[in-house]
Amino acid sequence: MPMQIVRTSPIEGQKPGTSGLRKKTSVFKRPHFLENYVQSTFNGIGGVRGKVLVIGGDGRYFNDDAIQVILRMAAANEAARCIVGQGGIMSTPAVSHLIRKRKADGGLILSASHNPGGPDADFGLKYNGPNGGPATETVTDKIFANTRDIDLYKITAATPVDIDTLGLRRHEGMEVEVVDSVADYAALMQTLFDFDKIRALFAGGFTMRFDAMHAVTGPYAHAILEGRLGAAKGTVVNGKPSPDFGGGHPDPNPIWAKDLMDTMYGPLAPDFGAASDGDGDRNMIVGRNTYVTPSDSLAVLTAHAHLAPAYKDGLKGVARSMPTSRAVDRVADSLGIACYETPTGWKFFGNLLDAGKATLCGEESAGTGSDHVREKDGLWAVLLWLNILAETGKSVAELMADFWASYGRCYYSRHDYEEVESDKANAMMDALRAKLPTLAGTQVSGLTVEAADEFAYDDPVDGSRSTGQGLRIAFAGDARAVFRLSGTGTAGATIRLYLEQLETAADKLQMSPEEALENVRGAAMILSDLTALTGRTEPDVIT
Ligand code: VG1
Ligand code: CO
Repeated sequence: MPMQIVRTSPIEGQKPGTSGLRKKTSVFKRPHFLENYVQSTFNGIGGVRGKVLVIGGDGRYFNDDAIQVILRMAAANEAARCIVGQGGIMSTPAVSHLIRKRKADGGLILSASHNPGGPDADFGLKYNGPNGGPATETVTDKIFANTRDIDLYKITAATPVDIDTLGLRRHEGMEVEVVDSVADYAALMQTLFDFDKIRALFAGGFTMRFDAMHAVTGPYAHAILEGRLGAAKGTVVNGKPSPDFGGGHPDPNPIWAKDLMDTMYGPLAPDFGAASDGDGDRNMIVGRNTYVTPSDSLAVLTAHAHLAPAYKDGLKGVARSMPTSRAVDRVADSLGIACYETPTGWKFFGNLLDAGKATLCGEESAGTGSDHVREKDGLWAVLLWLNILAETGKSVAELMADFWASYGRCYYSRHDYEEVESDKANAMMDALRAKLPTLAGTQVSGLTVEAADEFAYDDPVDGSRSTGQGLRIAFAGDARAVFRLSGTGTAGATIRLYLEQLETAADKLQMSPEEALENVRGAAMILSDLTALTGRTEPDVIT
C-alpha cells in the first residue's frame, strides 16, 4: 500500500466546540487543515489500527472531497474497515444508530449541521464514540491536545474510493463497505412506533407537510413518511439534498423555515407540519396555527411517550440542557421520574443514556431524542408526535391547550445576537459574571432577582466537572434569563439570551410570547448592559 507520511505543524483554532469542529469551508480547505484534524482525532482516540469506523455526512459542499481524504487517512492509519453511507451521505442519527448496530469503534460525521453550506459558508467534522454519541469532553480535550503538537499525518495515494456502489470492497489494505443510508434507520423507527396506527391516521385523511430544507433528511422522510406510512405524495417538500441547501439556512425554526410557518398559519394549512436541519438531528413541530417551542415539545413528548410502543413501560428519567425551559421538569415531577440538567450540547446526555438514568433528552434548540441512539433525532421526534396524534385523536392545538391547562405554560424565547466582535461579547459576559454574586435581592424591570450564578455540571455518572456553561439569573415568579456564547459559530461571537416565564393562571395561557416575556427581557437587557457593551439594540434572530 503506497502510504505517505506527511510532515506538518500545528494549526491554530482546532478546538472542538459544542458539536465538533466548525469552520468556514475555505478554512477547512486550507493545506493540511482537514488532515491535521483527522490525524489528531485518530491520535486522540488511541489510533484506529484494526478498528471499524462509520463515516457519513450531510452532503454539504466539500463532503465528497473530505470523505475521500478521511478514507485515505483511515487506510494509512490501518483501520480495518470503514462503513460508509452511499455517496458519503448519512444523517447524524443514522450514523449513531449504525455505530451501535454494527458495534463499530466509532464514527466520523461530516457536518456543520444547522450552519449554511457552500464554498463561502461552513463545514464541520466530529467524532462519535463506540456508544454512538458525540465524543465526551475528555475525548475532545485529547483531540485538541493532539492538534497542538502534531508533526505528521499518514495518508495513502490519491486513488478515489468508490463510495457510490453498494457493497464491500478492499481499498489500499482496508475494507470499505458502502451501505444504504436509509434502510437501517427506517427499520429502527419501525420498531419504536406503531406504524399501523400512523398509517391508518394518514389513510383517514390526516395531512402533513415535512420540510427537509434541501438537507439530508429528504431521502429518509420520503422513504418513511410517504413510503412506509403512506402519507400523500408531496408531503415531503425540499426533499432533494443539495450541497448548499438550496442557498438556505438549514435550521428548522420559525425564521429559517418561514415557508412552512406561512403554510401552517395560512388558509390551506395541513394538520401537521415539521422540518429538520442540515444533518437531520433537529426538528421543528408546528400544528395548524400552532407553533410548538422545542422546550414544550420535549415536555409534551415526555407526558405522552407511553402511547408509543417503545416507551409503553414509562420513562426512566429525562434530561434537558440548562437553557431549555423547565416545562419538562414539571412533567417529570408529576410522573415521579428524575429530571437532569446538563450543559448545552448532546455530548452531555450520553452518559445518562448509557447508564439508564434518562430515556428522553432535549434541548431548546430543536433537538429531541431518546435512548434508541446517542444523538438527537429529528425524524424520530416527528414520528413520536405522529404516534401521539394518532393515539389521542387530538390536534396539535388541542394537545397544547390541554398541556398548558395541566402544567402551566413556560413562555420561552431565544434571542441571538450574531457576529458580535468577540472581545465585546467576552467583555459583556465578563462584566455580568463579575456582577452575579451581588444580584440576589435586586429589583429590576419589575422583577426581583432570586439567584444568579454561572452554571457548572457535575456528571453523575463519571464524576467529571464542566465549568463555564452559561450565566443564569432566576427571578421571583418563576422567570429566568440565561446568557451564553455559542460554540458552533464560525464568525465572531454569537450571544444567546434565553428568556423564560411560567404562567399558571387559566386566563394567561394564550398570550403572545413577546408580551409574556417583556419584563424578563427588560431585566436581562439592564443587568447585562448588552446594548452599551456590544452596540446591539435588537437581536438578529428570535426563535
Ligand atoms: C447549538 C445549540 C445546541 C446544539 C448545538 C449543536 O450550540 O444551542 O443546543 O446542541 O448547536 O446542534 P451553540 O453552542 O451554538 O449554542 V447541531 O444540530 O448544529 O449539531
Ligand atoms: Co444538526
